[in-house]
Amino acid sequence: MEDAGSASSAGGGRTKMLTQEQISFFHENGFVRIPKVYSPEEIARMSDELDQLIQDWATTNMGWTGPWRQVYMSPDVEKRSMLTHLHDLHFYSEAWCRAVTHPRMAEAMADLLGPNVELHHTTLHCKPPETGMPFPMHQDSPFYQHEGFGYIDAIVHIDDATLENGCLKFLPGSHKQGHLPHITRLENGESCSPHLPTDKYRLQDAVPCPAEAGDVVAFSIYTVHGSEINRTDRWRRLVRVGYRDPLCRQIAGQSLGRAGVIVRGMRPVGALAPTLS
Ligand SMILES: O=C(O)CCC(=O)C(=O)O
Repeated sequence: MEDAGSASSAGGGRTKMLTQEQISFFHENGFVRIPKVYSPEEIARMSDELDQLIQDWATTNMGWTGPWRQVYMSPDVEKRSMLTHLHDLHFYSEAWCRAVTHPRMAEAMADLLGPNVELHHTTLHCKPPETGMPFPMHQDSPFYQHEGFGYIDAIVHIDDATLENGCLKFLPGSHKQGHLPHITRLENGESCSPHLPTDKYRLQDAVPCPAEAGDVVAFSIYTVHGSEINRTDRWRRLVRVGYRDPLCRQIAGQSLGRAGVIVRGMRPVGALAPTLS
């Protein structure tokens, strides 16, 4: 795939960040890798501040719960498997505030969402070495359900992500179905992290999307995805940034009712009125 930086002219006088090929790939498959959104210097700064945030603010625990853990991990590994996570990094760090409002990121999102783009949330997922938690196949809509298709998650890669350290894997075209029911309860009625049945949606059937530090992988809130355990001796750090068309109304979940920063264009009259009133 071409570097996003080489994308060129656009209709309507705006220079697009993405090529038409990248935009079409996204609409067809539900995900796209956007190379080199951040420069090595920007990533170095984001990496340093991320390490500080991990020390000062992040939580490390077993991560997601559910019967899928026994499917993807041996009993011994399952006990030791961990995830380091933190929400809304841009509230804690200048480098991350700049990163989530970065013009190249905002332009790329506008190419996929339309002229107005609102930041919804950021979430760190850091897989520790050797047993960093795998993610079962799921959509992101159960975590912050919205109406319609105007919501994209953009994964900012701080480290190179490979099959070995647990890069994202996607089911191409799965976004077209919209929101799917997820398993959210165990047989005994206790709640667990939303995920799709592991016999129907298998991690091994999904297409890996390796990426380099500085790349962004964008995908629809409805694209079915997951990732495998980190088998390497190094951390795999990435940050998910959620963006939406301000007219895409949230129904439930993370940050419901919170207005986000407009990173491109303007908030149309009537969008999220209850939040701002
Ligand atoms: O961090 C990962 O490997 C998976 C991330 C993911 O599934 C998500 O952000 O929805």
